[in-house]
Amino acid sequence: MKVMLINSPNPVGKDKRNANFALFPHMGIVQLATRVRKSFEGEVEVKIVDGGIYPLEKILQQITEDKPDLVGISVLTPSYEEGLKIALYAKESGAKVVLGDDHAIFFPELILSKRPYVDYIIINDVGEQPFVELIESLLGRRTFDRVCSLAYRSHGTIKQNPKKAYNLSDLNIVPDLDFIAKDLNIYSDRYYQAFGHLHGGPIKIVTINNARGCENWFKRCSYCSIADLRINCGSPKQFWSTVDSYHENYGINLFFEVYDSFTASPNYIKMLLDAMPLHIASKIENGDIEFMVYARTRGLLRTNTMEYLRRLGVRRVNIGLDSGSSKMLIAQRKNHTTNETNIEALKLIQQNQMTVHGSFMLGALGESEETAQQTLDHIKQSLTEVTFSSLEISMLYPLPNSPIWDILINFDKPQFYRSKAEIDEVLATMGIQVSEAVRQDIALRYKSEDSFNSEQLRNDWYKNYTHITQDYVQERILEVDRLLEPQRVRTGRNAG
Ligand code: B12
Ligand code: SF4
Repeated sequence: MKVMLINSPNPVGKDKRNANFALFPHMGIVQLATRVRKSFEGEVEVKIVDGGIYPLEKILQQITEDKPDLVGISVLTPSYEEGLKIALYAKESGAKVVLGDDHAIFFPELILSKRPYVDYIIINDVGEQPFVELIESLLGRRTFDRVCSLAYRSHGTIKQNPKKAYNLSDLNIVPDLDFIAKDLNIYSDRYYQAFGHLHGGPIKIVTINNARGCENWFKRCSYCSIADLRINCGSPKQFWSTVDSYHENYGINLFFEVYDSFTASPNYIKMLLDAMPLHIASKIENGDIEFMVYARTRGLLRTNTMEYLRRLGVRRVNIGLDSGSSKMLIAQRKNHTTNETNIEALKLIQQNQMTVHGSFMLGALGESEETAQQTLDHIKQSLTEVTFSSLEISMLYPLPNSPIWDILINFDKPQFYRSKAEIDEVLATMGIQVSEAVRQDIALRYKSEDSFNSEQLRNDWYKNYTHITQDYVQERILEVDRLLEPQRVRTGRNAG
């Protein structure tokens, strides 16, 4: 059996790319490929194509040449449309098609009912075991009703098998970089062009993922669309053996650990330090191995955290600083984060010789010109406190599975608020009034859809749930871009 795993491209213009856009490989599909090869050695052949670096035409051409039996496509909300084009082409070329990753996880019913060319969906963000079980079914060794986390069609109905919560400590494997060996330099060269000046010498990069989740899981930031925020840590020993083998065999010297928030579990950080092999410690000491992580500023302020991160070799921290207005930080459900805690953390980061990738958002619930100005002032102050590798201000893009999605579309059956009444209270606190007719009209527009017009979604949000216009936001963003240009701070736009 031939399997092709594809990361769907995200064909946005330069003005809509985030600062790290396509600089890193998609490790999720490399993990899946590694697991499939381990489970079906010699029986199943797997290939990977990353739409981050290859355009749609190249991906389709690869399908024509390879004629895979099963095509697995990783789709996020912004890359879903392109994913569908690949799915249709693969189906017409005779392959079975399975979708995975966030967007597919959020809309299995709708996708299967509207897209006859999609055969299966894996509704689990730890996809390895379900994917292996699906292949077993396709090889005739398991019935479809026994494939964990599978959505599929059976006798004219759509079925969803129960989901399981897998622990990374039980099944995380070391993704085999041989699957993307020919592409590794493409990412590293792109990274070097963007950020080489922040590092001493040549840089070879990769993402790794030994833990997932966030300390703000019970509240979740208003724009956070992550499928599962439960804290799920893999083995520290395996973390280091991955780092060691990638460094030795592929010369990787910058590791982007994509744990949703590295500060989520202080215990895990301590365990990593305790398990760190001496030879790695000395490589870190000499600057031969560096790490980049996501973190929350309140987590960074916890006693010893910065010292531990420095000893672990963390040189760059990605932080959602979000706003310079306390009111907007509350609107964004940042959970006790304030502009003061943000500045305090930035100072600490500077003292520890790390750089920051900071992201801000103009367009939270109830955002006004006054709060936007506070954010701009905060950015100017932040620039004097720390070295930014990149700083991006984004427009809010409502993503499914987020509290914003509840406010805009799912208010009758919210996931992250107790009830519609609670949402109404939040709207009143932020001075937002939207008539019931308008709310229902917006909800109707998207409720039964698996694919959305992002411009329209944004218009609906800004027009009804903020006190600013998108034109105003664009002007303010350009103003910051102009401020950053001479400082060699990279800019970008995120979705969220
Ligand atoms: C690291 C990261 C990035 C990095 C690296 C991206 C890359 N090339 O991998 C950067 C910063 C570049 C980035 C960019 C973007 N990201 Co991003 N990113 C993440 C983050 C924090 C971790 C992803 C990760 O690597 N996880 C570890 C790997 C091992 O797991 P995984 O990818 O989830 O894969 C597993 C499962 O999902 C599943 N699976 C995945 N694919 C498939 C396919 C099949 C067939 C099957 C069966 C299973 C399956 O099995 C895998 C193994 O367990 C997530 C948050 C999260 N926790 O998901 C956001 C997240 C995925 N990103 C998000 C977004 C929106 C983007 C951007 C569109 C932003 C932008 N404006 O450009 C771009 C697009 C990237 C792209 N694919 O083209 C959103 C997606 C939300 C949504 N509704 O779809 C998330 C959830 C963050 C959020 N805002 O809440 N991202
Ligand atoms: S956006 Fe980041 S900090 Fe906020 S809940 Fe999601 S993972 Fe946690």
